[in-house]
Amino acid sequence: MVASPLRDITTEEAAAFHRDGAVLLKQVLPAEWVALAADGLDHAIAEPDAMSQNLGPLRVDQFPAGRAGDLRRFVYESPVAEIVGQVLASPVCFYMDQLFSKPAGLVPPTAWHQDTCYYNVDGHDLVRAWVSPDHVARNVSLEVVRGSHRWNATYRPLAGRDPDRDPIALERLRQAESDRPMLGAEAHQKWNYGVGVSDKSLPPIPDVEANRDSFDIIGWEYEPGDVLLFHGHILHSALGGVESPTARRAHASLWAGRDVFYQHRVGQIIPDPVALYDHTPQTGQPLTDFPDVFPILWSPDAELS
Ligand SMILES: O=C(O)CCC(=O)C(=O)O
Repeated sequence: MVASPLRDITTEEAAAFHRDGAVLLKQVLPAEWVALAADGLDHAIAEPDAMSQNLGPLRVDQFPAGRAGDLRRFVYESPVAEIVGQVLASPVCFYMDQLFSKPAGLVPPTAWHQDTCYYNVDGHDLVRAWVSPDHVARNVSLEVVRGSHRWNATYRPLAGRDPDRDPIALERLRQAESDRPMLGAEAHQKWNYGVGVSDKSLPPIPDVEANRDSFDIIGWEYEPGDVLLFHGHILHSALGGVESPTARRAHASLWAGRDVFYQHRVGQIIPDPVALYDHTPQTGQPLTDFPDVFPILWSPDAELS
């Protein structure tokens, strides 16, 4: 059972999400859940594991809820599941999470990218919930290209070994063509952004930053208690390059609604959730086929909520 948000999501907010691909939901998270997210982030930041990467001053962790108990509670018991479910009007399950930590000082930007291409998952009802216990000024906050979730394009991830230059990457790409996951459970101990393979059959992402005037970019100032939702397919980034007096800690979880299915990616970058290795998921299989790995956490059906 998940906790309730401070208020219901309005039809206008849900419509904005579906139209624009992103919406900032003002003051929906009760203070105790913001505090729990802050504790969870601090614990995970203090205890990096093999899936934590320092990319200069930016720290990104994969699956932090798998090791920080308070973040696990935040994912499985906070109102975030209901917030996503109300927007999708669908039962929702949790797919995976990440942590983004930027210390005070010169804030590094996060480059423009699309999330779905990093994961073995696809479908339309894919939603990212981005939460921070910190005030995030507009000039260090997230931005999206409005409507890009409907471009029907999967772009090449900004990571991975180049199969044109690297024989191991080429061999991995060949293996991947048989639709076997390239990485086993041990990937969670050996993982880094260079382990995956760059899939050059996918188009490179457009250079949004160099051509900002050509794109319809929207962004927000963020306050603790807000939840920023954005679509798994949308082009997004975070601004930086300015001094910030405070650190910016963020938890970003990926949620799946009804139509989401397993999609083995040739250039898989981020491994599957570790519990999925107990199964043999096939491309096209709905995530609901794996209820032990992806339990439904909230449903419009009152019995489950
Ligand atoms: O917090 C950030 O800087 C980036 C977040 C992001 O790219 C994501 O959640 O997918």
